[in-house]
Amino acid sequence: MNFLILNGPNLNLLGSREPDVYGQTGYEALCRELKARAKTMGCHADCLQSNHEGALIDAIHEAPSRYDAIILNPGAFTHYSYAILDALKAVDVPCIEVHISNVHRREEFRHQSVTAPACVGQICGLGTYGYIAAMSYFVERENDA
Ligand code: CA2
Repeated sequence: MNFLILNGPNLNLLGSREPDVYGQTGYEALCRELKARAKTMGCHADCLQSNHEGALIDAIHEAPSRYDAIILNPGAFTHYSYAILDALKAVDVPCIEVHISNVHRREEFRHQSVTAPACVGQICGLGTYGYIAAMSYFVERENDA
C-alpha cells in the first residue's frame, strides 16, 4: 500500500517544545521512522507537512492518483476547517485522523473534530504510535479483503 502521511500546522515544531504533550521526537525523525515502519509492512509512505490549509487541501485532492490511504493529523485545523472536511469528502481515498495528544484531556475547543466525520476513524492520545497504528489498520484491512 502507498500511504500519504499528512501533518498540519505547527507539527514541524515537534520535539522542539511541549515534549510533555507531543513527545521528544522531531518531525524529520518521525518521518524517517514512519517510512521505515511502512517498509517493514511491505508498504511505502510519503510524509508531507504544511502550515497552510490550501496546501493540505491540494495534497488531499492529488491523493487518489498516488495513494491507497491518507493518515492525517490536521493540527488545529481539526477543530474548525470545513474546507479540509469537504476535501476529504471529495476524494475516494480512506483517511484515518491521528492526534498525538489526548485531545479529550485538553481544552474544550480540542474536543470537537470537524474533520473526523469524513474519516474511517480517529486515533488520539497514543503519541506518535498513532500513525503506526493507522498504517497497521489499513494493512490488516487490506489483507482481510
Ligand atoms: O495532538 C495533536 O496531534 C494535535 O493535532 C496537535 C495540534 C493541536 O492543535 C491539536 O489540538 C491536537 C497542534 C500541533 C502543535 O505542535 C507543536 C509541536 C511542538 C511544539 C509546539 C507545537
